[in-house]
Amino acid sequence: MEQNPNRYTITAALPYTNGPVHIGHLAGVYVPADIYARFQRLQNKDVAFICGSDEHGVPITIKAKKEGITPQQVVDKYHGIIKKSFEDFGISFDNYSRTSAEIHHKTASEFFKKLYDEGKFTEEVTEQLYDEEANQFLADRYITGTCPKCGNEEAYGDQCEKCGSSLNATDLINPKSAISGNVPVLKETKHWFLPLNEYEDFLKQWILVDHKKDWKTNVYGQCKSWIDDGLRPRAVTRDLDWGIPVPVEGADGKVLYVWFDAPIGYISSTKEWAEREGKNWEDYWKDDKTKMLHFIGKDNIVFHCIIFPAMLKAEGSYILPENVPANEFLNLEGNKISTSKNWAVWLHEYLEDFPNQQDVLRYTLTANAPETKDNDFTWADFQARNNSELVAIFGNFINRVMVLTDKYYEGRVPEPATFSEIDEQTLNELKAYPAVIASSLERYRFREAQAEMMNLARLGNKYLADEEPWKTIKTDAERTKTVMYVALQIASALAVLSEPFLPFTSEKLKNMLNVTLSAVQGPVKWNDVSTKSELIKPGHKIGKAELLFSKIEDDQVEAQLNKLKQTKMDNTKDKEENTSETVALTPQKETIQFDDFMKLDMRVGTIIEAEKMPKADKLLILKVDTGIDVRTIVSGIAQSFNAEDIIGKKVTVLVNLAPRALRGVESQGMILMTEDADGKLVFMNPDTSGVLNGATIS
Ligand code: B3M
Ligand code: ZN
Repeated sequence: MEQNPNRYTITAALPYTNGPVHIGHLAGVYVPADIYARFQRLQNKDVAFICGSDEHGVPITIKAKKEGITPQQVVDKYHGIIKKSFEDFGISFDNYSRTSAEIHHKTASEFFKKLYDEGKFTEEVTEQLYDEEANQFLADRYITGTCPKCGNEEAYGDQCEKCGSSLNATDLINPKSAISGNVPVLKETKHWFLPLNEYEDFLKQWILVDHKKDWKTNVYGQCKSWIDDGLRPRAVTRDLDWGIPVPVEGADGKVLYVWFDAPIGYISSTKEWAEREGKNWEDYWKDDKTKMLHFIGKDNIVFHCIIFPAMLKAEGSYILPENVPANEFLNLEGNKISTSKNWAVWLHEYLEDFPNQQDVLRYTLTANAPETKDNDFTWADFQARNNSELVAIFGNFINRVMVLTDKYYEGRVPEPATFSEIDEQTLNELKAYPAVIASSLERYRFREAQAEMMNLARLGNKYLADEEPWKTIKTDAERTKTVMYVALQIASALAVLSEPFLPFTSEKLKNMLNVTLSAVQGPVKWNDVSTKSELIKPGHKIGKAELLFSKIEDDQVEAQLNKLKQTKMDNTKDKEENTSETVALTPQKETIQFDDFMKLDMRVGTIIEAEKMPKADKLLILKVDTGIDVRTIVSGIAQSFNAEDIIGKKVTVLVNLAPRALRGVESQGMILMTEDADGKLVFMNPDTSGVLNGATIS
């Protein structure tokens, strides 16, 4: 049952402080969360909009190593930049904290300790991946390898970003240390696990039954597939030297898993805020009349829908989120946004090029929000949204209202005469907007909600175009007053209803209309637009006109596209330089004739069995399905691959090579290989999805 709560705890994912924030972050998480928080405040709800920097975890230590500075220096630097970007873009957090704060260390330690004391964890000594050169256990992002679920070769030790699976480092195929590139070894270590399997019944009921209808299908679908897969105990501690020390005896050198401490960051940030504001933080986390929402990106779904709720359930005194409206990803000009490839629009850079134009970006990102599928940001679309929507519709309407009121009535709202049918109809339509927009917002359909808000601007624009006060002013003074009165009501409604989407514009518009003051006896709220008989009274003096939006010119768009082009060129150059540095080139071999080449019969095949050749270091005995037959091939690749990891691999096979016996086993062909930049063997299996075994290579 949908409650109608008066108290909201709205959280937005805590960004990792290993880099600045870009448009993908804004579109996926922070703008929708901000729209929602502002909307609820306008409805007089008691809102705690909570965020902060996620300063632990491997992404931070990797960045520190790369830059040759300490993790603390990394987080100090980016915490400042990120916090400022959010402020600059009007993300109206009630509190923006950081997980290095003392209050957080204390809160997270106590949370762990309570579960520990109550026996909610299992303690296990297991074999974990270890880098012998770096003398370090490899957890989470310190390890990369092939995802066992989807085959993505760049999956991390805690997660595959391609298919969204949450992983344990030991699940990865061909694991590789992100520190040294070495193949890790297994080493025993003790850790504490949250037995997610024990929460399966609870999660099934809570997600698959209770929230089947109201959670977004992308979120529900991901959760269902994890639950269907079977939940396993998950380690909540790590062998690392950066993080919150595990607060129990015998845990030296161990810290809390970042995904254990980070969501608790929402709680500590709420505490910090409540202390400052003289509120009771528990109202926001423990009162079941409070509605809690987590705004996140799709790669965070498992942590917010499965692991954190299981933690809260284990603790026992907390409420659970009512909804987790996760978004998909935003691409940029057709390519995945990438921090390492610098393929992004950084918020601080945007503001250098488009000063004071935050709302244009907010508007475009919401209009294209990746709500149900990944979506693309293009500069051409950005320009079009600004020029033909914000400038031509919203800006144009407001400008006409301001200029005409000033010119005809010296800036005073005129007294209306009798309303025509059109006027009545327009005013009625106007009163319907708060409910229409609210209904979209309550279903987390931000694009739809914003489009409705623009329809109100369209209504105003059309009304003026149809009623033509600039003509009637010469013939019918009374009619003109009525039309301008109605237009001013629409402008005032826009000032209120645009606030969640375009906070800077709304603020400016309120100043222009001078409505923050006494015209409506105190600040206008969302529902006043429907319930008040008038939003702005006759005789009220409006302020000065300002420009709300200005045209974005072709050369500005061009400049942004050139910047991206340059990034692309830099990336290719880097790649080429890297390759020429590391590949020891072998001279070209003697020329052969076409017929010689045609003698080679090469096919696509799949490795279906693999085992080590007894007493041989280098050899694996493979069974390969070549499409023509299943045959045995002995291959000298045992030092690069584990037998069990390559089963199922697509490979290229030279099938008509004369058979030969290796250690007594007849090898009937050869698997084609190359070496990567580090000298590690790689199968010649360019993207062969969709290619069947037996297909010839020519
Ligand atoms: N820092 C992951 C991310 O930025 C992570 C979110 C934490 S929310 C508790 O994608
Ligand atoms: Zn995957």
